Amino acid sequence: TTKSIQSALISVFSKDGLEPIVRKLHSQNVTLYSTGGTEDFIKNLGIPVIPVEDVTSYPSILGGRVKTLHPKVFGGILNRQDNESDVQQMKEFDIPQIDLVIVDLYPFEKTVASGASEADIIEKIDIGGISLIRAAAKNFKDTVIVASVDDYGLLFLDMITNQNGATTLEDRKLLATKAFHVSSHYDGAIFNYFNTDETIYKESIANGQVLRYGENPHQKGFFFGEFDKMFNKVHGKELSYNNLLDVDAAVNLINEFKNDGPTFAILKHNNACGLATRKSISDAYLAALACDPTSAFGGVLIANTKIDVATATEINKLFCEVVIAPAFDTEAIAILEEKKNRIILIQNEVALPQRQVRTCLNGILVQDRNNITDTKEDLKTVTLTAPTAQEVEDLIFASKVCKNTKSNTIVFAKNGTLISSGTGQTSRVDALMQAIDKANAFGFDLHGASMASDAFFPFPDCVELAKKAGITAVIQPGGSIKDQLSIDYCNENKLAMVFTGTRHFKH
Ligand code: 93A
Repeated sequence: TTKSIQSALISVFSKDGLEPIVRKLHSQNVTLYSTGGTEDFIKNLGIPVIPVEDVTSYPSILGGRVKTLHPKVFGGILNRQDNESDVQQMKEFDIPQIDLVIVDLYPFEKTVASGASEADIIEKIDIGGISLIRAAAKNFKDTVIVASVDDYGLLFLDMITNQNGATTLEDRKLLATKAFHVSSHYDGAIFNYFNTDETIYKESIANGQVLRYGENPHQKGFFFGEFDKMFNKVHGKELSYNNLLDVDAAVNLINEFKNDGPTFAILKHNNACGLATRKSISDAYLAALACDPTSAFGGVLIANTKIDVATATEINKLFCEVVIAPAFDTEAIAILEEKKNRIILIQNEVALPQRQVRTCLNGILVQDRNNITDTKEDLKTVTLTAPTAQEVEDLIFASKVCKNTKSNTIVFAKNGTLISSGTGQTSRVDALMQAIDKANAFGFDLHGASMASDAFFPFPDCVELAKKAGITAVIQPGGSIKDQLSIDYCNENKLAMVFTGTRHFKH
């Protein structure tokens, strides 16, 4: 699979960087074929070169639009050397073998950027060059493709210098990959130029699921995805843009509690405002509702286990937008269906995409999903006081909520119940104060409760305020240069604190 180069076709718009390569190829007795301007450039170096017209027996025609587009050129690039009939036809039609193709395409993007006329821009749509690139890349088993000046030094010079013109299959496939990157980018730029009024975008939007509207009634909204793969919709009105965001948040949150006992969550504006784990799902629901009955109004509800009649009867007393569970008792569905608009979804076991995408400025941001869920094994006690067994449970519980709540966030939990949280605040202290205020407003006793923070404490003020509110155990990633100040305060005041080493920002 290692091949030496005996012939090369060079057709480059920019001649920059070409000289050393041409000299090297010549010194290795490589036969050179070339197009007009490139041919002149090589000749001027005093190096012999065969005009491509001599191969095709055709002149460059139509003002240069057709130069290399010919069976003798493409046959030389695309033939399979281990294919008997290919070899036979090469002889029959007197096609010269081309082992290496070097192309630098017409500068389409630069021409667009220069404000040139449409006619000039159209002339800079490279047809022959892009075909040479695609042909050579397709036949990477036998042909080497260098489709960018960027690869001259890095890859190609290296290869001919170190390996005496011999390339490995691996090298050739890598170059082919780079070549298809060049060609796809090039065609993308042409598409963008033509698609000025985003005609095609509008067409593809029309293929998405048209929502009543976007985040607000004056915004159009669409969903691209396979909702029906994730859920069986049993009942209710059409899901809105905001419903979908809440359902997404709900699914992410409840997935953290897959392996726990019966757990029920209530979400509003993508954050949990109620969550509890109990022996039965109806108890879990009542405990989740008690967390913040005000926020629960109009919320999205999700259970990690089947919703029974007792639970449905309780849920039915609440105005809520969506109820999600892996299963429902038939009678439970009948009860929940009493409200015409209430959306009832059966959640299927479907993995969510491992990449997350959102728009940013004039592009997109892509990231891996946050797949780390803190477990007992991840906890490192950093204080003299260690958390009790119940506190360890609550710390993990609180940390899972934290991970699924907008940053900055502070979460309080006790006995498998979310007590309160501060959500989406601009400072950690604000998040903490909000959590304390909410707990007080709903009459919760924070004594013996656990606290989770999505990121480290930059100062000891958070643990001070937490201690005064009654918190006895704290979970946080750690990693602040002032960690020791928080640890010292906890030690002086007999608080237990554990580090996880994992930050859980959610923006
Ligand atoms: O107009 S083209 O699309 N027709 C062709 O057959 C063709 N073959 C190579 N342009 C074509 N090329 C391009 O010419 C190459 O991609 C390169 O950018 C340029 C090199 O031309 P010259 O060697 O005459 O400077």
